[in-house]
Amino acid sequence: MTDTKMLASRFPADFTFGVATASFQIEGATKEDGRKPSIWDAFSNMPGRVFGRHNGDVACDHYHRLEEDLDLIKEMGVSAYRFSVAWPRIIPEGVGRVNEPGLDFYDRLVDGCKARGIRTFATLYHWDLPLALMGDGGWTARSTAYAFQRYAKVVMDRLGDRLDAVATFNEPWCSVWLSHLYGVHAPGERNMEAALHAMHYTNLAHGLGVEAIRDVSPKVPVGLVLNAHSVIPGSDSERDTAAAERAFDFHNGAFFGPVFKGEYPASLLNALGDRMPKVEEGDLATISQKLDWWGLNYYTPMRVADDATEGAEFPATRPAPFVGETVTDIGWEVWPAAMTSLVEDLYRRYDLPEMYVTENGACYNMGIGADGEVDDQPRLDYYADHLSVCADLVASGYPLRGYFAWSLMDNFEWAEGYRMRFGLVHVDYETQVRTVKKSGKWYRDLALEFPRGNQ
Ligand code: IFM
Repeated sequence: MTDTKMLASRFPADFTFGVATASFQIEGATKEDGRKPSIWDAFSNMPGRVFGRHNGDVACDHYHRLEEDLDLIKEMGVSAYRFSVAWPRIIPEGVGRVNEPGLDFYDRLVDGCKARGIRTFATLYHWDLPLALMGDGGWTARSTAYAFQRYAKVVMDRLGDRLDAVATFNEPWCSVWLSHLYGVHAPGERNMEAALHAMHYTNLAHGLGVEAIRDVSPKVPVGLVLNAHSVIPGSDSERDTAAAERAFDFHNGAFFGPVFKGEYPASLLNALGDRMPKVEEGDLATISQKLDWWGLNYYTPMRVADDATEGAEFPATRPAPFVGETVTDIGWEVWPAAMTSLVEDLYRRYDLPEMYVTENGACYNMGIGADGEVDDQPRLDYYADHLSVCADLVASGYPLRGYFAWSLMDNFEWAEGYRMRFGLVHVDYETQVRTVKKSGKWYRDLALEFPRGNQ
């Protein structure tokens, strides 16, 4: 359904429409105003890690173009902006000295949003760990969880009076498994023990962060953003069905379990428990404090089959073929129905609070045409189809309160560098000119319908 008025009529009048970004992906200015390197600065400068050896030095130059980018967000018609705070700007060495100019930047950002009537959804950790913390082991060290707690306190002390919502982490799956087991993201580790340590200490940091946030800013709704995987067995066979259940426990249960149930999945403990760090008394209680909301980042399903190889490591699965005919430019299958079944499944398994879709969007790399326009119809279709799923979820009674498009603008797509584009707004990285794409204009028309009844 691409008719924006019809689509809008299927959402509650006060539904939130927003756009999302993350600090390292857009800010640039990595050496300015006291910021020190993050693990992504180091990783992107190592040969062979990031496509084209692209890095975040300039990115979208957002740090220097803050006011014009906030105007752009306003022009997009949305009522909320989801951004992340860069830990290495605030506490450049991870522990120790607080860097006031770093806090000033986010002060200006938050005030700029408020002045434009845009609500602020901050994420404290979207992967830019201060590099200095690697000296202690980064996320494989328990001390990093306490360093995060202090950082959370410092940020809330300064911004908490003006934030509309805060999330501790963005997609722990990526900063744990993708970064410490699969070696694709910084710090590029490929080791199950390291990954299991990162898993528990990230979960602990989340819980400690919740404590700090509530201490300082009890009124700010606290949440956690998870890229939950919609795990689908490649066939109806018993083996593939069991494989999918193991994959669920590994990819989702490792985070949803401790946070929403106060326990790690039994299958994960049985298979890998002896390689985990010590779960100290009180850890699970800290991790499982009730949240005000949670965020779902959804893009594509995860189809799995049983990996019968002798000695295959838990969860012992391999990828199963795509079923959907459409694949985005980054190679991800388009399958909106998996978003429905995922939300249903998660609310069945866990006692979840209200939710936002904190990221959803598609990678298509078309550029500016001769007419000066970016015709990205496939992205527009992707948004329309997934928003239709969201409207159905609301109609079925799921407490879905808002939706954030990923992303406001093209940006540094991690290991893919700048070659993969997710923006509603095209960025010319030579000139930094921003051009609203066809999908961006469509999204603006939709967002401008809200809040409905007020116009
Ligand atoms: O760009 C990322 C974002 O940082 C986290 N979620 C997925 C997006 C697309 O890969």
